Amino acid sequence: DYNIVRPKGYTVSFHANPEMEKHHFGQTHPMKPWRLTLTKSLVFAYGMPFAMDNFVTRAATYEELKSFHAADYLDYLATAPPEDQPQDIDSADREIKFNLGGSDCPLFHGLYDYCSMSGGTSLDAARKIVNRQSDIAIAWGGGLHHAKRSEASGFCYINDIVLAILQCLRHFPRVLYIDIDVHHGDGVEEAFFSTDRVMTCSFHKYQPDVFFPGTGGLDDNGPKSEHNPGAHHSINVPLNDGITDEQYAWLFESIIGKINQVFRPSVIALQCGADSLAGDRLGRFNLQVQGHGACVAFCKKFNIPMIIFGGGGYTPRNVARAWAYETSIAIGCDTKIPDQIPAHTPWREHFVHDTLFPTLEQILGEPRANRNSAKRLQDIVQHVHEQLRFVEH
Ligand code: V1S
Ligand code: CA
Ligand code: ZN
Repeated sequence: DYNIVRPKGYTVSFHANPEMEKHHFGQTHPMKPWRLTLTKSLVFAYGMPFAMDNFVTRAATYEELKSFHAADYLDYLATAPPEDQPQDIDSADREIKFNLGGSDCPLFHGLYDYCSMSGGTSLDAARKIVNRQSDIAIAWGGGLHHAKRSEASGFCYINDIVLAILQCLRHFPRVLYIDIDVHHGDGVEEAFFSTDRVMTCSFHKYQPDVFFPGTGGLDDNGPKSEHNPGAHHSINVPLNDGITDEQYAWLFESIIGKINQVFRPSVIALQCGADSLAGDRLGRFNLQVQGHGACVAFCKKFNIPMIIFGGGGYTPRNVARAWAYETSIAIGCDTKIPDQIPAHTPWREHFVHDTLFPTLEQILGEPRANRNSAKRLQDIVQHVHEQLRFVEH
């Protein structure tokens, strides 16, 4: 029988705001905040809230958002008229300047509320970590890694991860940021380019001019000026289509294991974008729920305080599967979790197969060709290990 109990000796906190989930980017837009509702429906159906401290998060304040973002950008974000309303010439200029209002970052109704709630979710999670009230804090509504100080990018307007890491840096010496979203975590990387207190490591599909955002090559390790302490503190793992669970786990463990040894982080911030799963509407990898979750399990073994963020993920049923499974890993009940999705799960009809771990064949029909050779992956690990020789803590 599946009986969820509280983990002994440590606390997992779960941070979410149901108001955030009601927002819409637009009919054809791939980002569906509702996937967070579907995720919670699985987390609840499996009984996981019994084993966690559960919090309804608040919206981040303007002052909190200003710890990273520019005031003129925030002011425009707060007052910009939604797209279906008449605009003056002035606002058209600002939209170009701030990259707002295109098809990637539309101005939808309640945008500022949505952004400040995502920021508040990740800040609440960070506060539980710095106050030592939580060992693993989960913020599936965060993870919006592309947002810049004064610019929206790739469905991201407010960089909740940067806000949370800044909060951690007030209390801890070093933060390791890990990003398993299929896209490069460029906004977080750039925000900490000039400090050696944050190391960033993103795994992503890399194909400049073809795949968004086009940055994050193997040699991009932070500005290499002599006086920049942040040099060598950006690690990038560029990948091709179709990578498998086995290859990904080997890469992840070789690279993150080594980073943990040399950088010795006091906190781990893990972005778990679920668009790296097989069958994602925008992604190109062949990862299964098990392989995605193995990254969370590996990080948990270090026994370092950890914040877990969401991120991308555009096939909602698979996003919900991965994030529910990863919640169970945080609690430590993953080995007992039944594959069969509970009969009483709300919206159960959305899970085309009734299982938490559908096979690749069930997800894809025809699997995507794997364009990652063993040799290339070995070269990547070697390059990263050489890069880490410059890092001493
Ligand atoms: N890939 C992709 C993709 N698809 C879209 C898109 C599709 C339909 C719409 F109605 C609106 C947008 N945009 C993109 C990418 C942005 C991906 C962002 C990923 C975010 C994250 O998962 O990492 C974190 C939450 N944008 C582009 O490729 C840019 C364009 C270059 C091509 C697409 N058009 C729509 C905009 C310009
Ligand atoms: Ca990534
Ligand atoms: Zn993504």
